Amino acid sequence: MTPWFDPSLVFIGGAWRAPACGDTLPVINPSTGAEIARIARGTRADIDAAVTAAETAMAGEWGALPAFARGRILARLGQLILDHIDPLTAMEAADVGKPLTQARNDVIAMARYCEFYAGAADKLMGETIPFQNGFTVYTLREPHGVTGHIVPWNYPMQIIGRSVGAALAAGNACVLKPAEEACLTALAFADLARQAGLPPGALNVVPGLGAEAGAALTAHPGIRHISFTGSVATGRKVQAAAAENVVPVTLELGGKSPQLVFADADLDAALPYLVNAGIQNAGQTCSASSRILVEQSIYAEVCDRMAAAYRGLSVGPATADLRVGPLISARQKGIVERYLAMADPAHIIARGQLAPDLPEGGHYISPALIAGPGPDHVLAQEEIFGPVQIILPFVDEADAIRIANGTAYGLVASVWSRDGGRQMRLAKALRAGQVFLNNYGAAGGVELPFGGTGLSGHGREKGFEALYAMTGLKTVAALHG
Ligand code: TXE
Repeated sequence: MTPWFDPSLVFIGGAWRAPACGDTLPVINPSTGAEIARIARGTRADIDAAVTAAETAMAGEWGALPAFARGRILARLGQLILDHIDPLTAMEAADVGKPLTQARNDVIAMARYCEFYAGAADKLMGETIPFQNGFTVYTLREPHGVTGHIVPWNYPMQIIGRSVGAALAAGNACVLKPAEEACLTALAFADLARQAGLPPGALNVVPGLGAEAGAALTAHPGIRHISFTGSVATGRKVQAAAAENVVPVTLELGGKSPQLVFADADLDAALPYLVNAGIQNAGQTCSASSRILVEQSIYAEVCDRMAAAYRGLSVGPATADLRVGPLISARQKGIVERYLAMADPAHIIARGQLAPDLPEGGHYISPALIAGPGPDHVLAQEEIFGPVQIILPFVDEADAIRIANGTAYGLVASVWSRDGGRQMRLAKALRAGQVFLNNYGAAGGVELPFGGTGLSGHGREKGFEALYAMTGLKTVAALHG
């Protein structure tokens, strides 16, 4: 896996350059612990230059492009991403530790975001408003200007696609700060955007540490909107920085998302979703389903069937393409192990299998299925961000709703039941930004608005909602008699 570009550079104003401080950071392959490349350590000076380049783009060629022309560039970018599916898959697998099939799906998802927002760019319309006689009133949806994008390491391609894709379609110029743990595909995206004909400065990418490049980006007075996906703790800092400059912010901060399984559910259909939604990307997914709530009468059966599925899970390097890869870092592995140490060993009812001869430096952890702690236990309340699921029994619908809504989060929930009335009641009662009925995640759902409530954050990404969020609304009232 050797990138076709030099990953130790920052991308500003349509060109590659060395970071201002001259330093680089290591890129560690989570499957092996080996250093595979160096990335730039961007700092405030690079962020300043990136914002200036973006402002220049807004005032120049990029800002003057009609919406359909922005769409054409995004369409070309989507095709270029698909044309590079093999190198991008290998890069994401090496950088994030994703099993190859999951990495490949992320490449396809990034291309889908470009395609969706390519088609949407010239369909972002205002409205006319009936008003008093003698007036004509209409609204204009205008880009914010320069937008900041802070992306985590778990799904770099998908999150860049949904956030930068929407911002560019709406006519903004972007400054992207990818996570220090996983930057390679963000840099590849910049190079492909250049090849697709994106004018200089419309997209700038500055890798670096959160406390340096990230903090400088969120505090910069030239940034007119911030899109952040990451932890609650950093989300609070980002919102505080945005408050200083009084700019809007979209926060996507993860969750403790439940699946509710009622006794009338089609268990054969549910089972693959129950497990996969917890272990996909080794559980390092904002919308991971880390709580499985099961009606008392089928609780023992679901525990048994999920336990059998867990015992069949195999864990290994990304290139082995097993169901579960390594965690992103030794630090993340430590976080998950500390949570597992809080479980009563008798409550861990099944573990997955570590493949033989795992590379010594990799950050592997065998998935754990836990039944026994109550809904208020720390393991049932906090985001673990590893391949760990908790099964909880409930007695009836009201009890299920109480437990499901009983955390500080509210990102995603799903209901497994054949009862149509129950499906409708629960869709309303569950505290979540997305509710799935007899499925989970809708295969990523590029078109479907996504975001949370409570500690899961606020604002919506994906679909047209993201486009609206990337614009400011202007009302024009003409008095003409
Ligand atoms: O997140 P951070 P971390 C959760 C998950 C995980 C925990 C810690 O529970 O265990 O967060 O992960 C940038 N100003 N999620 O430490 O710090 C940073 O460089 C501006 C859930 O990796 O939030 C990176 O680009 N930016 C989540 C991004 O923020 C700053 C995905 C995320 O890092 C910054 C990831 C600062 N002061 C972790 N400090 C999800 N919602 O899916 C850091 N950053």
